Amino acid sequence: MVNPTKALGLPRLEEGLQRLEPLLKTSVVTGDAFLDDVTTHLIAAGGKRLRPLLALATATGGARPAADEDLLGAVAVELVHLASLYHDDVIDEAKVRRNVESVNSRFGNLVAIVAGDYLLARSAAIAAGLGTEIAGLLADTLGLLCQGQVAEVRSSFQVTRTKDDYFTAITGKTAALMATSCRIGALTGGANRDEVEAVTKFGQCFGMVFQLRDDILDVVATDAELGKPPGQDLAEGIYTLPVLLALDDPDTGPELATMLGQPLAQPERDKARTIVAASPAVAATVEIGRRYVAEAEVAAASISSPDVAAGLARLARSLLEGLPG
Ligand code: GRG
Repeated sequence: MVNPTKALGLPRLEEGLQRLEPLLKTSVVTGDAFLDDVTTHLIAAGGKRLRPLLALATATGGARPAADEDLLGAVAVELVHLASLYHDDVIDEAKVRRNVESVNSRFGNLVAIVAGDYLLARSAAIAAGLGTEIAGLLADTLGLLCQGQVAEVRSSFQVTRTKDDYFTAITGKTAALMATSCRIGALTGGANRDEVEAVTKFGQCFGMVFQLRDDILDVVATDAELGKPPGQDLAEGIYTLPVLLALDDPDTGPELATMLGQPLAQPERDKARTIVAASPAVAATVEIGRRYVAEAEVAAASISSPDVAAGLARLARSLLEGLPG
């Protein structure tokens, strides 16, 4: 994926992002030096700031400076994302996140969970200041994230996991917050209702492609490309679309089915990953991603600003660039 700000190609977005950074940090500062180390740990580590970018792009079109409300909306969505990363890394016992030691590894599970809750509390307070519609929207989105995550965990190690179950899980755990990031931007930017619906639809489709890409990369990418070891999903028994399609394939399915369904030692995990990576399942997943890109393009096309429409469509297309198939 190319640099998302470049892909969007909208003037003043870079400037908006630069103004976002100090606001993001101060929004989680508590005055307690230890807690501040924990709450700012992943903010300082970087990240793509994709959700704030979506919010700023849909709020301002990159054509005017971001107003305080636009920036606060962008902070609120990134804080929910950050909280989900804190909690997710506890669930996954992750060691690395954003190329630095993960919060759970550095500070322990209890601190990571409670600090994640603290980030959510800050997001909720900021959203409340933006009005009941945005506060309610973010709360509902948080509920969807939890539902998506539970759907995923419930089907772990199940070789019979259905594709429907996979799509339900990624709709909740990833696409919901992308959709909400776009929607909050449109709301703080004062867009009309049609525009609000169009950008929400775009964000939802974008989020689906984003997670499909993530799941393909977990199968085909290298350590260096990912900034963390690949094959994490297989290790945790999370059978994503490429794996489910490879299980359906008469050439690869039978062998894979005998391996999966249980925790795997590293050599078996690498073998399973190689089988999926070499199968037609990867190109088939990319093809499904293309359908969501096409839907995202249709949604973007009904946005009134041609620059925003073109920028968002470019960003969606960039997700599948360089992938096999
Ligand atoms: C407490 C908010 C909260 C949720 C509880 C743990 C959980 C339920 C949900 C997990 C949601 C999750 C981590 C989904 C994965 C989303 C995803 C693709 C993350 C990676 O996003 P990037 O690539 O990350 O945008 P950066 O680091 O660039 O911001």
